[in-house]
Amino acid sequence: MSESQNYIPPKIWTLDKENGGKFANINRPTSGSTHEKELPIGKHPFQLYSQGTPNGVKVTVMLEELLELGVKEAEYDAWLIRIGKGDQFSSGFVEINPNSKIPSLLDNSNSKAFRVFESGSILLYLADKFEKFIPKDFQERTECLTWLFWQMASAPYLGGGFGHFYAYAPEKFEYPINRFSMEVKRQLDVLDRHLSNKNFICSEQYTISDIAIWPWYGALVLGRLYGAEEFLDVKSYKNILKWAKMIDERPAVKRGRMVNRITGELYTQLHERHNANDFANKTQDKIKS
Ligand SMILES: N[C@@H](CCC(=O)N[C@@H](CS)C(=O)NCC(=O)O)C(=O)O
Repeated sequence: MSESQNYIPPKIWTLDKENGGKFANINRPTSGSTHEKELPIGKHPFQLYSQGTPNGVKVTVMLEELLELGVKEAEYDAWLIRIGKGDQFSSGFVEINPNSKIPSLLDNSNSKAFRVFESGSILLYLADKFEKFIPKDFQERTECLTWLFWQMASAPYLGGGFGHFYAYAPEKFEYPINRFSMEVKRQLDVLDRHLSNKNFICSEQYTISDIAIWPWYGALVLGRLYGAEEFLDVKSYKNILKWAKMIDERPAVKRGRMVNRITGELYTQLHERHNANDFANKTQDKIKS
């Protein structure tokens, strides 16, 4: 019997810094800043503070989609917040996001700066502000928000649950892997059935619900998350796969995936984005050479 099976919770929980999990060094049971540091501010209307994780990619794809449509007011500076190094606990970051999680957005287009955090709220803010990627019809809009909220509520089981125990925990524990694999496969089945007779998640248009769901469930079926494609038999979700491949081809999605990305091939990593030309000139392969 392993040590974990003998575990009896103490009367009062205390932090065990040595738990060995991948993010043990940055996790704390308290909120607030750990160090004084202002956030940098660029010249564009939007300032994004993020990293290229699935939640971060939602926002960079949305901004690139708006720019692709010709919405110049959506120009943005994307600053890299290295969550593995604890940048999300700087005083400047905590000021705009007391929850210390990427992505966080600052809208400087009005006389008073306005901060938005939580990726779903950021998508909705940008969609409403520019009246793009969200249906106008009340019921269609509600259907779109239903799937946006579905994503926000479901992805923690995929990331914090399945992904954590399958890929990041210090040992492979059977109980949580079983529990979260079952839940993630159930979610995949929900999506696969939903997509059986449509091209997009809601209505006939590409909306913020596609933009929110794709970096998680799209990436999973495309074999890009947690090395779990065989384990979860992702190829069997044929409708999701078709939808994911179609979205993967969008130029704005290709660009959005590169912004604030710190893993993968160097030519796919654009650590900071301040200009449309940065995709051609400032990727890590060019900066390193
Ligand atoms: N519900 C939040 C979740 C954000 C989130 O979990 N961000 C992760 C990266 S994907 C993060 O910043 N982790 C750093 C930490 O937990 O300290 C959202 O959708 O914006």
